[in-house]
Amino acid sequence: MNMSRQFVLPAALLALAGLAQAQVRVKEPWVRATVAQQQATGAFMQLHSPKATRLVGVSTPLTPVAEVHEMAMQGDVMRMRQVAGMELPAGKTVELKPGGYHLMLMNLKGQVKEGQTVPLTLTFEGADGQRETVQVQAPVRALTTAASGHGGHGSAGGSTPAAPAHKH
Ligand SMILES: [Cu+2]
Repeated sequence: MNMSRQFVLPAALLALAGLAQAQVRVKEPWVRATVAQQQATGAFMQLHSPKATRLVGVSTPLTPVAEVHEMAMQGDVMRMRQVAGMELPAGKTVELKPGGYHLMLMNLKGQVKEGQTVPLTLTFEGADGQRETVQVQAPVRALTTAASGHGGHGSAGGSTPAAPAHKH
């Protein structure tokens, strides 16, 4: 009698997997834990899309202010800025990581602690203008290297024209 039941779940999972194939795949998402009073942090992951698309936005219940950012060397200074979108070439894995592209979560109301899981909704826009969203559950990981990476947000770019983009 239980036999039939046992097959229901795998079938449902297969159906879900089939749907997901048409979508962007997200691997190893994580959010950097914060220390008390820290108001911004980054979310990182690997993205893979079967067809060319662009990551154009992110939202999370943690904060109303979440943006796609790029970090890059300008001369000998590391700066970050908001970007309108991050390209995902077809069939290629693109990594969001400390020191590169990341999702910036700002205006945090509370500390983000290791062991928590942060729901993220990623919005992608294809070449045809069609939008799709992907839900991600990102575990929070403790600070590791480069604690200064996001700590200087908003103050690091003091002298550049890009700095005003970070005011909120
Ligand atoms: Cu940033």
